[in-house]
Amino acid sequence: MKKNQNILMVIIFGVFILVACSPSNSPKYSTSVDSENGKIPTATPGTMSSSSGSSHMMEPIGGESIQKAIETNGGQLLDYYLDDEIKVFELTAKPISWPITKDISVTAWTYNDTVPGPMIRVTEGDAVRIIIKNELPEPTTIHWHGIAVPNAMDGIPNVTQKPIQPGESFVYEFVAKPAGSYMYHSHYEGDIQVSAGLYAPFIIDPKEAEVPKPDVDITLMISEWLFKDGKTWASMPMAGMEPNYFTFNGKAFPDTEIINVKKGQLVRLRLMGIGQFVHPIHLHGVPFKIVATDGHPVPIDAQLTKDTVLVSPGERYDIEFIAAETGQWMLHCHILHHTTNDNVEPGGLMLMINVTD
Ligand SMILES: [Cu+2]
Repeated sequence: MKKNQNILMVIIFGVFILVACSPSNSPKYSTSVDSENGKIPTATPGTMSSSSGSSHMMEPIGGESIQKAIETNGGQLLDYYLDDEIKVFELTAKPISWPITKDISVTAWTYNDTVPGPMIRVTEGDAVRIIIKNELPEPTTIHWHGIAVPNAMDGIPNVTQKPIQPGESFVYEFVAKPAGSYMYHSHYEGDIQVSAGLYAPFIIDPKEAEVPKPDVDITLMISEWLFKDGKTWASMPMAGMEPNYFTFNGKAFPDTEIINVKKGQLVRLRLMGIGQFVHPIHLHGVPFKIVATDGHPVPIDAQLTKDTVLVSPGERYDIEFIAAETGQWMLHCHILHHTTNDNVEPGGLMLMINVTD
């Protein structure tokens, strides 16, 4: 009996070693290797868009004749024109060479040539029309993350609309509601396209003026990049695809923006998680209150006082604080590897709040 048990143990151990030693980049799901070029397709959770079924090729972020970015600050306010009462915004999705630091430019897929794309900012109840032209080498769609749009405007490929093919345009139209901090982003092969930069802030201001109104109101979109050997890859929580750069509004420290504040001013930061990793964002100097979660106001009695808030993918936290003391106060991610650039500190998710008299 003992001998049989020992033989069984040896067999189990042998199977374990075989499994453990198999190549770590083997897909964990049923798929096939493209025999023509030997590349391994990857499954894309939540994507119902690929013409070949449920897989797409894992290749560097690319495109033809990619230009250098002219505007190097992302998330800037987007102008509109009026068609009767409708505010009309125009977007073009296209690849661009985007500087995340002075020395490192990634190949990004952008709305209107910046990362993040331009901020759409309207008032609750406004009728908006967004015309998107696709100049990417792949199809795309836009999802209005958190906004109460009609189903046909929700941007889900092959469910609520056909994918927008390269060279085609699509028109989204809805009434902007409710008030709050939202985002728009690609919903076509999102693990690649959003990681490549197809995201932007969408702010809906309340009809009634806010009291007190913040003196400084800054939106910070948090994401990650994988840049190696001069190529950009969509970073994701998958072996070999982990990011080596981390950005606030498309910039890694020391090239993140400096937030200038006068002592005593009320500061609102709208933190938005748009990448595929979590980030505990920590403020030095003073605690803050969480005044809105995912765009929705938190009643005053329920507002937590914190100095660190975990921002997960898809979440938004509006935090507010009074800049009580002068100085250079740091805001940074407290997963400390995320404050490096390609493993070198300081970098990544750090920025300075410069409080002066
Ligand atoms: Cu982080």
